[in-house]
Amino acid sequence: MSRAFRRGALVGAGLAAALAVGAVAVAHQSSGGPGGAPKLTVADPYIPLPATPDGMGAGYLTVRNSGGADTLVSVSSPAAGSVTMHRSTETSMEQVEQMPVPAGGTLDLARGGAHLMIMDWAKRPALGDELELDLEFARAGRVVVKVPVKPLTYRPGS
Ligand SMILES: [Cu+2]
Repeated sequence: MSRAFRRGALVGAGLAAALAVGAVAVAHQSSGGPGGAPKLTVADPYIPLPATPDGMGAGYLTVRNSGGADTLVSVSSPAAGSVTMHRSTETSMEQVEQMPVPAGGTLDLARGGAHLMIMDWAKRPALGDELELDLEFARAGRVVVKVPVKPLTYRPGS
């Protein structure tokens, strides 16, 4: 074995070790791990105009989490007497007490899936209104979202 070859092999081994350490650090940072602090942002919130003026409304939004796991435990609004969390089943829907927000994942509230049910409006919602929803998370605490009232047929991105 020549000296030059041996030195090359040693340098190579050192580089591989440095790369492995770097990969671990990056993976840790991106997921935060299940025990890490949640980092939540809310995207595309909207409330379709209720079909009848005093009628039940729905709320949709996406919670993005770039940190550790969290749980949505309640939702309230100064604009309504009652906000509950629902999930859709094959034939109907049912109320749930909490919704998980996975580590490094999203909680999607969307048509045909999980959603918020809003009742007892303080004032009849109108197109263009912005209503406040207060999302209470087990770990991140309260996140206040301003939610626009959209046409009944609205879909995000349309
Ligand atoms: Cu519902």
